Amino acid sequence: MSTVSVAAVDLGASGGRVIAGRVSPDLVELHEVSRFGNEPVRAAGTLYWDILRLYAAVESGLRDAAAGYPLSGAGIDSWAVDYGLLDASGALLGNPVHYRDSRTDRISIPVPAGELYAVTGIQHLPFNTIYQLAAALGTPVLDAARTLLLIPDLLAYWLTGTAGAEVTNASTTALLDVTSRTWATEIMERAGISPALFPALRQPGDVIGPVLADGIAGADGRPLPLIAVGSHDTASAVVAVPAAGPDFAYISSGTWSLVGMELPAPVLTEASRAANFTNEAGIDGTIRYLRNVSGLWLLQECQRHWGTAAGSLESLLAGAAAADPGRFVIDADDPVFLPPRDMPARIVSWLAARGQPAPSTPAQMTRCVLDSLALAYRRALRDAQELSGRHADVVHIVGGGSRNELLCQLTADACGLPVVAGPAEATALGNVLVQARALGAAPGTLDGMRALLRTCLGLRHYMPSASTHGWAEVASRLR
Ligand code: ADP
Ligand code: LRH
Repeated sequence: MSTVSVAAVDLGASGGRVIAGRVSPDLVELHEVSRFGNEPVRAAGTLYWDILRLYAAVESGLRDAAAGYPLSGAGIDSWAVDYGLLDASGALLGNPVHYRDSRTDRISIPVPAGELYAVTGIQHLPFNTIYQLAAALGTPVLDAARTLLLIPDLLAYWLTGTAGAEVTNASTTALLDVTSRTWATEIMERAGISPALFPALRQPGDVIGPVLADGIAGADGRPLPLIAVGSHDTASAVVAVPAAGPDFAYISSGTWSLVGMELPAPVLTEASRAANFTNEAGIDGTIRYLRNVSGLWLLQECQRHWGTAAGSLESLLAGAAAADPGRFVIDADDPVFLPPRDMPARIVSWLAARGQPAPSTPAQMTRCVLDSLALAYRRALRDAQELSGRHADVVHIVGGGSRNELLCQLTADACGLPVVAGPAEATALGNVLVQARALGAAPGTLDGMRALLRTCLGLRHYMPSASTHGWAEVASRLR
């Protein structure tokens, strides 16, 4: 194995980055090339992603990466479920709609929930692709559509001219059979969705095609292959969970918190469905068995509402660390917190509706959010272990939220388990490693890639503290 350089494009709901990664048998290192915002736009009552602006930032980031590093590959991951529709000529029909748009609020499909879960293993989230398409049935745009491409596949199509559907992200549509990992065409037909919309599946590690955009070339001017990675950002993040053994749980902590375990096979029981656990397709045939917990979105939306007046994230977290613990807790998973809007007011009215006092300062509000997240993690990790019959003796927190020391400690306390925090750029690392493996420069197994990460990363460790016992009382307040 030699050393390779690759570029990872990682688009999260709160921002994107292009990162150059260098990988050899005993090294993996990242260099940030560019970072850009991801601001949705509301127009005529619909919330859209600004997809062309994102594409321009991706192209320009790749151009800079190609100028600065001898690239052997590039790969794209992004948030799940959202898509663009192409007409018969391959042109984009309208702007991709944001999963937090209200168009799916009261949408149902003619497939019983139990049957849908038994085939797809996907938890009910109102914005799953299947419901977005059900909401669009009969619209001129969907009628004119010939191809549906999830966001990373759409960007890959623009870069290479090749259409396809990467399987880890395809699983989040609730239109993929999780057992056979093929499109669930019968479910599509029963939901009135045309199977012809869905292109052939591709696997992480497949070469999609050479990048055709001007000025984006590989080492020595050779064509740059775009390589399929775990294009669902959470799939890439889980690759880079630096676990040493099989008995671990993880929290991929960013805009969302994805809380769960890695399993060899899906759990498709009625109890699992009722507990809203999902079985997303992971790398190398693994299952990402997890629950979507509303993550730092709650805090991001508070910050957006407060503006700069409330101070920096650092000062809010310092204030939260000094605030009374466990005084205000909300159910972070309540769907009322899903759409964008005045988050502090929604939290106050949630508590008021239950006769509970509400935070009155940004520091208290921040503490309320973090305590509530830790409580939701405790619940999700207990459920994951019970429903899967597997045991976790450590919780890995990866993603931007792993930088939040207070949240890491609260998680250790609430879950009563040691927490290992980092890497913050897990998604980019997973993206880079899967490309490097396809190029023969990284270990061939997940365990091998994780062992390599452990030798290169500085991880932080948190032990449950003496205050752990208080969490049972805090949890009892939410029942
Ligand atoms: P996304 O899901 O949008 O890709 P990220 O993984 O980039 O999200 O995580 C973003 C979140 O990470 C921010 O909302 C913020 O709460 C948290 N975060 C980032 N940097 C820090 C930091 N230095 N200290 C504490 N929290 C941080
Ligand atoms: C996290 C994420 C998550 C999905 C949500 C839509 O970025 O991909 O796994 O459920 O966005």
